[in-house]
Amino acid sequence: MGLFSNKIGLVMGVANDHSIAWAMSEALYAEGAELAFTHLPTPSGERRVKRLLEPHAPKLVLPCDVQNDADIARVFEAVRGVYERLDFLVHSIAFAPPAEIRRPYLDTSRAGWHLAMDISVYSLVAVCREAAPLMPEGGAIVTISYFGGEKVMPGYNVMGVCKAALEHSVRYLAWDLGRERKIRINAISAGPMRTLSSAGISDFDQMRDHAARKSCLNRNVAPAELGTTGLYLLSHLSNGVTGELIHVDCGYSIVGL
Ligand code: 0WD
Repeated sequence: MGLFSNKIGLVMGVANDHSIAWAMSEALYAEGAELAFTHLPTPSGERRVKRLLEPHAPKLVLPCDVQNDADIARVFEAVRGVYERLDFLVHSIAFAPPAEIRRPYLDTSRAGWHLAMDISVYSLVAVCREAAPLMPEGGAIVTISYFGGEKVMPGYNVMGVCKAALEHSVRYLAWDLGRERKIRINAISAGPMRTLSSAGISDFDQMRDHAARKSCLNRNVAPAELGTTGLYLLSHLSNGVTGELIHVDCGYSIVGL
């Protein structure tokens, strides 16, 4: 019996095998979870994700653009149709046009700001609202943030402001989802990982090298370490924990240097 035997989860945000959502999925599969997935509705996105998931033969792999309410509604209807309930949800989605991320925050365009906030922050609110009715006995939700939401990280710009909004959304959602529905929601603040989306951040490799040198453990985080923290936050092991931001960054964020 694994920690997640008989548990059903939806994972949103696997782009390829480097995705943080994939590290979590591998950890969840290893503990016996049943997983459904969404991917960006592009032919290349679908191909990549389906190839990756083939060995696990998930029952549901659905296209979903989180900017589109009808897409979101369709996903949760499909989950209801196949499983009738959800025990947990992984939200691992963010986007801003690379040109907007590279720009000083002062120069963010109105359209770029709205787009980044819509995909990276509002999407969490929208999917929580749809997931909640599928979690009548309670449930657990996790999203992924970055230290640039707490402190100024040069080069992270508009995405830093999105992460600040995401982290505070987690707190408000923890209240709204917790009082009656007993659904928990937490965020992981991940150290820098080489993924498709981090490729849009200028000087990312320098940020990674710096993070390793400054961290208490003198190294960067491994994807599997995000996976196991995901296991903790999505399982009964963290039943008393909600609205939290857990740093999985080898201690980078506690050092003042
Ligand atoms: O260093 C890093 N990579 C860190 C990432 C450090 C700390 C936090 N994070 C966060 C990201 O900001 C994001 O919230 O972790 C989350 C996952 O990011 P990731 O695993 O680094 O990136 P990636 O593998 O690219 O997955 C993000 C996915 C998208 O991938 P692509 O590259 O195809 O855009 O977010 C999804 C998409 O699958 N996504 C969307 N999904 C639905 N609708 C949308 C959308 N409109 N836009 C992006």
